[in-house]
Amino acid sequence: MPPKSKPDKPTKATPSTSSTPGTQRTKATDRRGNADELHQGAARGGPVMTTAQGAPLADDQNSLRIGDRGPTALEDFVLREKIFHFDHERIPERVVHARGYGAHGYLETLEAIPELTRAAIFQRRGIRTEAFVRFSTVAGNLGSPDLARDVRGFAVKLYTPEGNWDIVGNNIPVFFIQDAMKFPDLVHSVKEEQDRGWPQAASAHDTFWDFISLMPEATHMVLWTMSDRAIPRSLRFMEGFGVHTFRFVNASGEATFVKFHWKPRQGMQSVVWDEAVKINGADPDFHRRDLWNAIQAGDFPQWDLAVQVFDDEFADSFDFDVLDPTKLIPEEVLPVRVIARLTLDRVVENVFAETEQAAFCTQNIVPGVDFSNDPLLQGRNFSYLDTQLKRLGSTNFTQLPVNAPRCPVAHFQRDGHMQMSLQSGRANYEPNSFTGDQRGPRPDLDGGFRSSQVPENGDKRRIRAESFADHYSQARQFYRSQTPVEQEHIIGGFTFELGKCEIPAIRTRMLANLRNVDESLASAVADGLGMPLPSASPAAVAPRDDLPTSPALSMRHLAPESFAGRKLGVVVTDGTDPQVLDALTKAFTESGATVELIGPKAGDVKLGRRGGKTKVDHAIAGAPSVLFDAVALLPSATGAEELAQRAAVKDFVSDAFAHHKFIGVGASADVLLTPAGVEPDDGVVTISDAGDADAFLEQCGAIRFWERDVRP
Ligand code: HDE
Repeated sequence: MPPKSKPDKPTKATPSTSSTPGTQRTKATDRRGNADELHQGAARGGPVMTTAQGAPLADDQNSLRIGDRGPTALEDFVLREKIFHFDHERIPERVVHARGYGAHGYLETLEAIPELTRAAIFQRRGIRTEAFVRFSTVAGNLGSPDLARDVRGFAVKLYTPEGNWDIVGNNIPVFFIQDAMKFPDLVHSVKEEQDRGWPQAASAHDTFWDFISLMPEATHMVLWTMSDRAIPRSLRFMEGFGVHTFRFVNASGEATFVKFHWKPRQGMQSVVWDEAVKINGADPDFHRRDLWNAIQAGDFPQWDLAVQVFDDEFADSFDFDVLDPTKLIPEEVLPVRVIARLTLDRVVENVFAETEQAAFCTQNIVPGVDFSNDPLLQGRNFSYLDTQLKRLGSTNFTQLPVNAPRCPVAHFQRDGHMQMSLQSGRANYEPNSFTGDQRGPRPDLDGGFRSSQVPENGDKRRIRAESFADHYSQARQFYRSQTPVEQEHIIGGFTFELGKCEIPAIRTRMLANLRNVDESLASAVADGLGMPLPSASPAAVAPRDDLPTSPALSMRHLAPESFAGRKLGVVVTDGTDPQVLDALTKAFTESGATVELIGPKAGDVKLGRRGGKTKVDHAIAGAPSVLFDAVALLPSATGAEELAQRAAVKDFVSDAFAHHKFIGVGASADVLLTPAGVEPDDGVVTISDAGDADAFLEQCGAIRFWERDVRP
């Protein structure tokens, strides 16, 4: 027998009896167990929920049913519209750089450079230009972890008074390939393999190294990606580069070459590989959380925009080609000149609307900036519009708030999907003979954008210039410019990645290429792989052995000057000495660092010496030391005994030690060291009383104690 349906009874909205302030709930007596208890009515004067067409809703819990247990009515436009929109929420993720995070800010001009460029924003010191920046990894999909070993995208959109200027760069100054023709192959090789669907966000697999080992031009770049540059501690702690050579053009039409650099004022800092792997598990959103937290706390990250400017004669003085994106000009040869400062001071309000819909395009330049003939840049200029159409679905993506220029826009481009602009007037073409409002815009014959006049000639051919043929000299220069610790990490990177390749011939081929870079590097990697060294691969141009080392290529040249902007994790228990904790917290926070407390459990600890209750930020099981830049262990004697029994605590301490972190050791914390394999050294610092806090802070300023001899 069908169940008897109960007659519909309208729910009466009554003043709130719930604990949610300002909301109305149905009276307890009205509830019948049929989801009425879920209803939250609009607060008096508060926003009323509507359909997308604006019709106010009375029920957002239940679809329209025929009887209590009957079918859903076709006329339920409320349900249909809600599900329809949900079904279409996703747009294609970026084919590369899918995983990213953005923030708003501004660029402040520090030096007027009218002699170099007529760009409006560089005509006067002090001009502020609104900016949006999106950082990204390259290979991983939208949901991949932040700490993948990968290049980081560093894309900057400057909303200038003469249109949007996008510098769509990376945190590494060179690239894998020389010609746009190879980009799809490069990307296919690094993405998850097509027959199995893994690995995600990792270059440590056969297809990537197969491709790279067959493309000697990629060698310089992989030296960088195997270095610590590819595992930054924070997006705030990395350099950015425009990579290609561009042009500046002044008001007289005179052009110079220019390369763009972003120098982090926070100093550069990376993690070690084992730390990256563990951060990915402990907090896959580590980078985005860090950026968000810093900006929300008012610790606004800043980068200096610096340029290397040079002319044709200078370009011709090199035996490499300045149009070759696998090459750089060492800063010692051509120093960078700081012209502006970028500050990120506002997080996005809505990640999808802003970060996801941000459409960067290399071809977005402004009067005073122009392209060079770098074949990779030329290829990119074709690509970015296409990708925006695919992702955002309409040629009108330029009208989305994050993409819309902040200056007036006027043209005769018309219609298209999702046209938001009411393009008024009669004429939608030119020339036309209308006048006034009906006439529409016309080009500014004197002030508008003009391409820099460059003579070009030559045969039409598919060709790679001979000047692009030296694939190893700068790779060698990069490797030899690293500190021993950095070199060790590069060796570790290659050994790990090639060790993940299952096809021995790929490893052999890569080792043969590495011999052209540096014999000691090749032998150390071969040794790590347990393989004999093959003969060196033939090089198109013999690598130079006389290039001077360039200290600017080492991350040490922009090492942080203090612990400011970094995070100290302090382990506390019931009975922790409040004076020592206070002194430590005060010293670190006053210096611009963050301090987070880690307890045996979530909740509170009761400090000793009548210190009262203190809330901890984390339970130790969920806060491994990889999340902190330095740690301090301040348990009470009883607390330490309890902690010493726990595996999470042992890992916490041994990882901090293995990752070369400074470890502050309170009066009762010694018992935590031996089980964790810690052999006290100068990076393990005693904090016996409050007076030791400043000295510990001072030592933490070095960020890592690299002298510690620990092997992965
Ligand atoms: Fe990109 N690249 N790229 N790229 N790229 C994209 O555009 C492409 C290259 C870079 O945060 C795509 O909107 C080609 C070099 C960044 O939204 C796509 C070639 C450099 C971002 C595209 C390159 C970059 C992208 C994918 C070789 C460093 C993220 C989604 C000719 C200088 C921007 C999108 C953001 C994104 C194509 C090479 C940097 C498909 C064809 C070299 C930072 O258009």
